[in-house]
Amino acid sequence: VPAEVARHHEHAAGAGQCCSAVVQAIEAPVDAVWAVVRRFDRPQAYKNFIRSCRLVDGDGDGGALAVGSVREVKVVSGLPATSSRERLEILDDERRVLSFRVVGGEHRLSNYRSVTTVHETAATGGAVVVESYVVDVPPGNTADETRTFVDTIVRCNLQSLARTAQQLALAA
Ligand code: A8S
Repeated sequence: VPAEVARHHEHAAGAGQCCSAVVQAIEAPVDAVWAVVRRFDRPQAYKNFIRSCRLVDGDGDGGALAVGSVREVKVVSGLPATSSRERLEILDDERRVLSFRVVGGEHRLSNYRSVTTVHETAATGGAVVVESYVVDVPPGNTADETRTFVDTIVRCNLQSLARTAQQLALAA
């Protein structure tokens, strides 16, 4: 992994915050995986906990996939959340880096920020996805509880991403 990409995963967790990372191998070409990940406007294509997504006004003028774009996602029922407002922070098609930050919504993950990078595995022609995050530990919870909760969501998302990218690659 190039140093300038690895650097994106170094989160400075302050007091009352926690951070972690999840790694997922995917048996699909790196381009198929990135094609799904880069769609900041369509997270529901693979994130099963998201019911709907709509873009709200961002400060970018380059359309939906420009840094500064803001999306509002509605969450499926059964979670301690109903919605989240998220701002696109990094979209680098060359290095395959996407990052967003939570800027509002009704949930317990204040100041959530994640970075997702997609890498080619030279040996098998597949891909590896690394997703790291930093978040405030909610009042009444421990850092361990928070990491367990968020790691579970991220792991589900990346397993679903694997299935989605594999189907995309087969259909191509
Ligand atoms: C992502 C990652 C996460 C999303 C979390 C962790 C969330 O959308 C869900 C439940 C919550 O309690 C918080 O990449 C929030 O989407 C599924 C609404 C932010």
